[in-house]
Amino acid sequence: MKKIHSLSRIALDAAIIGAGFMNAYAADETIRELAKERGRFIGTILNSEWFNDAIEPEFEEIHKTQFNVVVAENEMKFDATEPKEDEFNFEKGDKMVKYAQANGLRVRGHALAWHSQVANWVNNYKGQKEKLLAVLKNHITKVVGHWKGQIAEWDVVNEAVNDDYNADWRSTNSVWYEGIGAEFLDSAFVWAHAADPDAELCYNDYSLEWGLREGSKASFVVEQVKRWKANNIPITCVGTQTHIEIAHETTPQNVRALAKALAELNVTLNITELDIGFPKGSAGNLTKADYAKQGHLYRQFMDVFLEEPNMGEFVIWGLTDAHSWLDDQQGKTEGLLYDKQYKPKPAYDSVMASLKAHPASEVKSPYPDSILNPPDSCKTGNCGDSINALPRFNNKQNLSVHFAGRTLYITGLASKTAAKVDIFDMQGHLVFSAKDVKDNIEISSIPEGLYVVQIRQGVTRLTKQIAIK
Ligand code: 9MR
Repeated sequence: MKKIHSLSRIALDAAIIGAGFMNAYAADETIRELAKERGRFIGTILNSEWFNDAIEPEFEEIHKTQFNVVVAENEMKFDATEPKEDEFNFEKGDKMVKYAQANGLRVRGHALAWHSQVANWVNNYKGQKEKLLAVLKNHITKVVGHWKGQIAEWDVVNEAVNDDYNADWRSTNSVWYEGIGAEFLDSAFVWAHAADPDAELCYNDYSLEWGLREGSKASFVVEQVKRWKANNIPITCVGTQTHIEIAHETTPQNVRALAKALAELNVTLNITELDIGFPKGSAGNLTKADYAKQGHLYRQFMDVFLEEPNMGEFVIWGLTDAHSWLDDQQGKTEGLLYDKQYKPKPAYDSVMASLKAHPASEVKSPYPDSILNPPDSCKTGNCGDSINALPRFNNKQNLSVHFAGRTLYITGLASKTAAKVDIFDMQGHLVFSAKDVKDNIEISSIPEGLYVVQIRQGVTRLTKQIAIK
């Protein structure tokens, strides 16, 4: 690995010098290598330009040398993967997964249930709850199933909280919420888990970096995570997008507080879309001090990231200022680690400095060795399930449950001992509970609808979504 890395480094130096830039990093050290030694992932997106073969040659060389986790900017979203009903297009996503496997990169899947970038045809079913549930289930099952064992982590639900000062679910302009209600979130996690039981499953949102306080988005999300965990909804991580500006000085410490709150719940916090932009009008007038300030903020985020043991991924929403949504869509600019000529900025030095200031021996990793050091077969695209082997959910394969009429049948229970059956509605309220169940039980007291059934027998448990008709 070290040798391959050195060769890439030389190639990279040559590319940069060839393009006429000075490279401050002749040393054989990359932020990827330092993050890896610390059991962490540092990453960025593959821009849509990369998927369309319309990006500068140095992009890929820097990308695979400096980062070890990757996300598709747009190509795994609903409109890209299911442009027509039940007709899936995995071509671009496959291209990325292949690239990631060839270069030892972890893959984040982004995003399954989101109100934005939904294919137009879904709007034909506006307000039709059962149909929308079926559409979302089919989408999640087929997309997650297609990349089972190859995508380490999914943003299962993206941006489902509104922008009010008194945070609540986003109730307008969301085909999912308006048609289904908040239970679409719970269902999405259950379906994603069923399609790939080893994948990490995240709730991802912006403005979480504004801190924990009454009515804030971050506090609302923590409350939901508590509810999900209590009800065995299989969430393992939260993503804080963290699109910020240079003036947002308190945000790193807010992210630290959020990480600590989630650690209590045994949930990982990932920084998923970091950029630290300047106002667009300042382009061309930025001083050394401005870039140093940006670097300082990047460093503070990296410090927090390395110091909080339940943080795993540090992902920046873009590699070079030459390709960034900030300029096109945000009235901001120059928020990334590399400038428009692919020259590393002071922000890059700061990230590197933070990594060096946190020796590997002192940084804890939230990941088991099977994830940090996947077997060689992964490099040829044959990871199987081992790359993601997460011990957190241990649904017993041979335990299963089904309904016939109003009778719930359980198969695969160890003989002699009885099981406990709990049934929750999609908001997590316990609606039925019975102890000492042998292999079937009559459930007549619950109205029709979708529920989550949990069967427990000693340490064996099964959590499954069911429809009672
Ligand atoms: O970077 C993405 C840009 O190319 C798209 O036009 C935009 C459309 O919604 O989505 C951008 O990515 C977003 C991400 O998927 C979710 N969080 C906000 C990101 C920036 O808008």
